[in-house]
Amino acid sequence: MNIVDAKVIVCCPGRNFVTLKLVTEDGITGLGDATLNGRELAVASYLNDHVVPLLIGRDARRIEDTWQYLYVGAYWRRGPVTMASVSAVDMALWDIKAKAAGMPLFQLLGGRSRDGVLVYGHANGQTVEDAVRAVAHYLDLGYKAVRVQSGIPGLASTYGVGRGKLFYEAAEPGTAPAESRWSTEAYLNFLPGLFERVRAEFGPDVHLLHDAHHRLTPIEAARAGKLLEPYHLLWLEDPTPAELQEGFRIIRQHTTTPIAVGEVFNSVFDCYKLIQEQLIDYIRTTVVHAGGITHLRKIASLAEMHQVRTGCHGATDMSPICIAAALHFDLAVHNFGVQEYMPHLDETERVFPHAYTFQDGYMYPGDEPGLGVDIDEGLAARYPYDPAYLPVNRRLDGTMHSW
Ligand code: CS2
Ligand code: MG
Repeated sequence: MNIVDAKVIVCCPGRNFVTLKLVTEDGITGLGDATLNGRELAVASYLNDHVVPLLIGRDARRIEDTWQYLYVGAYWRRGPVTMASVSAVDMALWDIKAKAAGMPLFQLLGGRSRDGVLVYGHANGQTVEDAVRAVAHYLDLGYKAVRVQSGIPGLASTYGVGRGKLFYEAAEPGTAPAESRWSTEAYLNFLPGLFERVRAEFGPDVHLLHDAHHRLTPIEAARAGKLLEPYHLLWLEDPTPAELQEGFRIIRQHTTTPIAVGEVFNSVFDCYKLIQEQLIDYIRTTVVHAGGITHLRKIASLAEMHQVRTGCHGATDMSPICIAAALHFDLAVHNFGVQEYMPHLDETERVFPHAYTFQDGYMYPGDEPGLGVDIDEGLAARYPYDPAYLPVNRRLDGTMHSW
C-alpha cells in the first residue's frame, strides 16, 4: 500500500488551516491537520519542501517507522513547525489504516473506554455579568463544563475575551500582530470575584475552568490557585510558562487547584518532569502539535502511570481533522479527562465535512471508517490564505510579556 500522491492544502474558511492529503496506490486517502496558528506557511513549506517528496513510494502501513523516519531522520528534532508536520503525516496514516480496516479509528486504538467524550466550551464576556450570561448560554446548549474568561477593569483587552458571539478566535487578520497591555496585579485582584459570582449564580456542580495563558510567575500562579480554591475549578490552565518544568513545584507547594498545561508542547520531553513529579493534573498536548496519534498515545501512557489525565487543546485553530482525531483518541484512552471544543464557523464546517457530533455536553466521533472527516478541495480553493497573527502582549510599562 504505497503512497502515490501527497499534497498540502492551505485555506482560510473563516481562519487559516493547513491540511495534508495522502493517497495510496489503492486509492485510499488520508488527511492530517498541520495548522500552526500564525505560522501556517512555515509548516506548509516544511511539508512541501522537505516531507512530501520523501513520502512518495513509502508504505502507508508503516506508521511508527514513518514517524521515526521524520523525527529521528530530521536531525533537527522537535519544535512546533517540525512536529506539526510529523503530526499531520501521522494523522493521515492512521486515517488510511482505519479506512483500510473498514473501522473508525477509535476501534484501532483499543475501542470505546466510555460512551461519549465530555467537552468544555468557552464562555467569555467583557464584564463579569457578560461572562455570567455566556456561562448560562453554554449550559443552555447542554455543556457540563465551561471555561470562564472575562475582561479586566482597566485593561482595554485581555486573553480569551472574544470579538464574536459563541467562541473566541485568537488570531487577528493583518500583516503584524496586534498589541495588548497587561497588568498581573489587576488580574489577580479581579480573578476571585469572577468565580465567586459564577459559583453564586450556577452552584457547585458545573465544571468550571480558567486559562491564565502563561502570564504569571510561579509564585503568582500559586497565589491564583489559592484564591480560586473556594470555587473548586476543574483546572487552572497554563498558569506559568512551562519551559522551566521545575517551576511548577512552587505552585504545587501552595495550592490544591488542579493544574493543566501543554497545548504548546511538541513532545513528551516538554512535559515528562511535570508528569513524573505529578506537578500537573491534566496534560493538554494535542494531536496536531505533539506528534500525532502515535506520540500522543505515548504521552498519555506516561500520564496514566502518574494519575495525570488528558485534556486535549481544541481551539478553533485545531481544524476539524484534528478535532476528529482527538475525539477518536479521547474515546479510547483510559485516562481521559476532558476535551476542549470551540465550534468552528459555518464556512469551516462546509470545507471540512465530518461525522463527529455534539449532544448534551458530550461529543461522538461517529462510526465512519477512518477519522470520519473530509476536505472539499474545490470549496477550500475559494478561501485563499489570509495573513493573521496571534497578538503580542506587553505589561503597562511596555515590557514584553506572554500573550
Ligand atoms: C487557548 C487558545 O484554547 C485555549 O486554551 O490557549 O485559545 C490558544 O490561545 C490558541 O489556540 C492559540 O492558537
Ligand atoms: Mg489555553
